[in-house]
Amino acid sequence: MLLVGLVLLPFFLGEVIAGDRNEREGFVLFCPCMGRFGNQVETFLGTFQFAKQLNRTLVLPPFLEFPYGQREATVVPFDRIFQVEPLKEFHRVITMEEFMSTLAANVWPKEERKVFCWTPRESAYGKKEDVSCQAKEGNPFGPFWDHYEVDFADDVYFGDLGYEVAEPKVAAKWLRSYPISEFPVLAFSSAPAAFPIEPENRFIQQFFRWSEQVQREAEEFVNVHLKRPFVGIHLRNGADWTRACEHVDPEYHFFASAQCTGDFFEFGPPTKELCLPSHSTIIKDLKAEVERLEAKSVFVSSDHDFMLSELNAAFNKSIGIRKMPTDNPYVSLAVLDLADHLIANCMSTFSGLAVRNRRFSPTAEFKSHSFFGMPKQPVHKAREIVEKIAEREEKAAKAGGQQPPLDIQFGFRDEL
Ligand code: GFB
Repeated sequence: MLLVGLVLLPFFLGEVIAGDRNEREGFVLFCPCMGRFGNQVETFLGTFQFAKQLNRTLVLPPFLEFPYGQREATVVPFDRIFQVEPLKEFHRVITMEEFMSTLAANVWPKEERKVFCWTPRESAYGKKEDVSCQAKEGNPFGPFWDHYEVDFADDVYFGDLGYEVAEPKVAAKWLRSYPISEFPVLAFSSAPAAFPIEPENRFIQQFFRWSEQVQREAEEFVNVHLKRPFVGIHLRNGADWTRACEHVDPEYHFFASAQCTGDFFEFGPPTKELCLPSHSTIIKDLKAEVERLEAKSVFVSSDHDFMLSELNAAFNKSIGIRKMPTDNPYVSLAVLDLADHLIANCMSTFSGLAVRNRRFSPTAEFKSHSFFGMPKQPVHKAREIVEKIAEREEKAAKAGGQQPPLDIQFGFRDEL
């Protein structure tokens, strides 16, 4: 009898622990289905805040890659790119792989799997189909959930509530409408977060540290190929970006543009030159930084044209101009973190990630950065803008973070 009890004990304990987790925690799960890495990370930070405000554990989905020539997105497990442990300083997390293999059967039985989306929509296959979340329709939606063998039994539309749960009234509505006891898992067809990222959530970047492998590869590359001081530059100039930049409008933010124009355009309007700087601007801005730092080398990260021959010609081979031999976006970003100075693309969210890593990480050794094509102009000091900035600071403080002083970016210490 005793023996049977001892044999069964771990199973009962397992039940109790899983049951306990179920009741106490609640989970948020989502598909980072919009855009590529930089876009995905921005909505990731917002979703992390969403989960924290609702006091639910965030299930860390993998990132989605879109390999050239492949019809379907592929998944890259979260912990291959970032470490999991440091995230726990901000809030509870579990990887999707661990959640699916250890908890899902208990807290998210197949027949109870509901998917949350803003509002029902028509199917791409025509009006004959019912309107619904269409959560698995198309790429990357289908491949993402299929990878974990997830199907949904029902849809939930949450558009009336919105997802600004930093507002206590909105959070209270979520808690009332979807209590953890009835909805242990909130699974979203795409991130319940704003894009571009809300200013008050930028600081969450500090909890995202590169995986040991990414960090090691970046450090090895720097040690072998780059002499310090070195300037890191991001040249975003592929065909998709060139086309996108046609749509820049000086009155609206465009992808990550707020990082250089300021949230309230206090540093100037978005321009096409900031989106796709000309070769002469790139060379002029780079020369100025190389001179200022007395840099000995330059690291070029790009999705398309690395401008190696033009840059070598511009510097007359006086300094080393280097790129990585293989195209790994994560290692490239980690190398940019290690640069003595970074010149970023104002509007690319890929650049935005590198900038946030420098601005917000309390441990970052290298902080200085600038943007290609950004004229140094006086800060717009209209009273209305100063008030808006104060409001943003207040929101950020409530969200648990703080914007570092703006002068870090542009050296306008005395202006505000
Ligand atoms: O990261 P991301 O969302 O930034 O998408 P944007 C750009 C992708 O291009 C990256 C590759 O995730 C990388 O796969 N890429 C860009 C790079 N720059 C580099 C680089 O320096 N090195 C390497 N190795 N890869 C948005 C898209 O891009 O552009 C939107 O997310 C849309 O969906 C828009 O397509 C036009 O914000 O720059």
